Amino acid sequence: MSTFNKGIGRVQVQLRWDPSAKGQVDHDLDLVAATYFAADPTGEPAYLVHFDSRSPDGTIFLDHDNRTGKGLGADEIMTLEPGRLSTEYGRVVVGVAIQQRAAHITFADVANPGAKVIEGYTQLTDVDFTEVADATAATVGEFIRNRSGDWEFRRLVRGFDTDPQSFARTMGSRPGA
Ligand SMILES: [Ca+2]
Repeated sequence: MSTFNKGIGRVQVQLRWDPSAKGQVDHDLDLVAATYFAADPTGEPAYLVHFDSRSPDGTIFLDHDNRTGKGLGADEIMTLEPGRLSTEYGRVVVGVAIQQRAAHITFADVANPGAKVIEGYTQLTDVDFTEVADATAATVGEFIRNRSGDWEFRRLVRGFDTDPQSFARTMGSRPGA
């Protein structure tokens, strides 16, 4: 599986998980994207895309918010077209946050979580979150505009132990910063 792809066009991030056991609290996972200015690619996000926040230029689109994991196939799908982003933007980080409403819920608590990044018929990466099992949120990958202006995708699995709001603010920060 390639972890580094150049010349990215239209990409889908497909998030899936299974519903929690009967009588247990529902698990609500959310896809999150953060777009960064080319001048400050690990700084403050220029804007966020999640169930409650749309991309101002329509280049990143979330199909719907699934709150339980019920349903066949992908439970939430985000579509990204980095090539249509204004040149002031240079990086997009995509991740998954687990809502922490009722309890501290990690990926280890969730049944069969997974996120695939797909371009056409090509799978760019498939993350099952076992390497960040103790995290409550994690990045999946990043899209970066290179010097020639093309967008590249890189798998980037980094766990966070925080709530979805602060994850969205810090998911693209430099490790250790
Ligand atoms: Ca959700």
